[in-house]
Amino acid sequence: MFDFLTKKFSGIFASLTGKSKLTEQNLQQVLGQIKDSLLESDVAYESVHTFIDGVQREVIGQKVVASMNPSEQFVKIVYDRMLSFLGGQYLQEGFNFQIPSVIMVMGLQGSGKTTSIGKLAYFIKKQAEKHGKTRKILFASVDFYRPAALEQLQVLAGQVSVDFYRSPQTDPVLAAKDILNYYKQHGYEYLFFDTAGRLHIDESMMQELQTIKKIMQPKYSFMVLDAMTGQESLNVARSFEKTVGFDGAILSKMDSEARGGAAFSFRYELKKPIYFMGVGEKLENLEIFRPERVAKRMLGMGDVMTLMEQAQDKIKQSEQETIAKSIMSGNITLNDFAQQLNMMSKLGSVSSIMKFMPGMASMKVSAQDAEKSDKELKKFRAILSSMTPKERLKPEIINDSRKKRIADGAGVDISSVNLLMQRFEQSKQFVKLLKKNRFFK
Ligand SMILES: Nc1nc2c(ncn2[C@@H]2O[C@H](COP(=O)(O)OP(=O)(O)OP(=O)(O)O)[C@@H](O)[C@H]2O)c(=O)[nH]1
Ligand SMILES: [Mg+2]
Repeated sequence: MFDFLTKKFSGIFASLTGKSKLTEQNLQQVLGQIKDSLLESDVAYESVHTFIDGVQREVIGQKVVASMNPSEQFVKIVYDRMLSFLGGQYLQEGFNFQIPSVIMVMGLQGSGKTTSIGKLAYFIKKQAEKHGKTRKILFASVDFYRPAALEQLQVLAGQVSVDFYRSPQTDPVLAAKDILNYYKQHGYEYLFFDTAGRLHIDESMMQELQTIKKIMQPKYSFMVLDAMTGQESLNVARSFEKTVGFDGAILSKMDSEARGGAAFSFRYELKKPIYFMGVGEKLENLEIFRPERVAKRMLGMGDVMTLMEQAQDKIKQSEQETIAKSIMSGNITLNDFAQQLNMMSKLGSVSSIMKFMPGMASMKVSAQDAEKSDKELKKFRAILSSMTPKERLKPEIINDSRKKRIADGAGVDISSVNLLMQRFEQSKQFVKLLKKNRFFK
């Protein structure tokens, strides 16, 4: 999603490593590069200037901290600035929707309103399930403009297993009143309220939204912005804010080729938070927008936290603890390696994992490479399962005759077994590296 920026930043910072001093000259050069990459990724000109000025002022005003070399310090300054730009430290660990609440979405046509409703409800249901709870959720819409809009929401309600209500009213304002009554009378905990989009900002839509919002009194009103719209989305957000008003944004389609510029400027320009981002068409493709993670991702510092969060949902706690323990001890066996591989296959493809790894963003991983790695993974798992428990605990006992037996058992060549042993060694090195990485505890 921020691939473009991340690649650029990784390159810029890589050019700084090893330099013991930041001179006025290379500082100007690096600031120039940062400015160019921000502009290229569609960040508004004004925001870029404010950002660069801030970094520059801070660099000049800073005394060198003894424990950090100047380039590390520079990266830190850029990171801190970016963090405050994106909205500062995220305090809440989760996002809890109060009960009861009406949640309303608004935005231009096709921005992702209806899809976001499905994702948010799915998010709430999953969160509740973790605590052994269920939620009574209702979907309803006043989108009478686009044919099949109601059916779309109804299908979505079926997928998430929540209720759907179709008002007999066809005037949006009357329907809104009717929906609100229905929601209250039936004791729902959440009402997700979908509205109609238009191709462009138009006066009658704004007025209608204003009236409807007054009726619904939503506890949460989200402006859904399509990340692919780029800078124009800021203008759209401004006009919605002026007339209708909203609490914060959901940025949709962050998985697209969009260059992330809108995310960068939104908070600064609108002084409102981005709460969520959509990262795909599926129900589970919604992430809480956490400025610190986004900043790290943009700077190519990886996003181990997001990866861990995804992992938590997919991997048993005990499995994780074992791996964490062996990582901490720096002493991993082939058992751990096997678990790591299992974990990876649960998480997704190699290329999707790479994006989250610190420093990996600047490495070019082609689709072919990733596919090759995925095939390799499958082979490795077969090989590991053909080993005895003792071999996995003490890999050093694996001699040539054992290798032959293992290879036969897994239906592969000995060369694949050798490759696995090589990868295992590399993985041990990588674990050491992770431990040393000062950005992550
Ligand atoms: N890749 C990707 N596609 C998305 C995302 N969110 C929405 N979409 C797609 O964008 C298209 C439009 O989404 P909708 O949810 O129907 O948009 P809408 O704002 O309700 O549109 P209208 O009701 O016509 O105004 C659909 O094809 C969605 O699958 C996202 O985060 N990533
Ligand atoms: Mg819709």
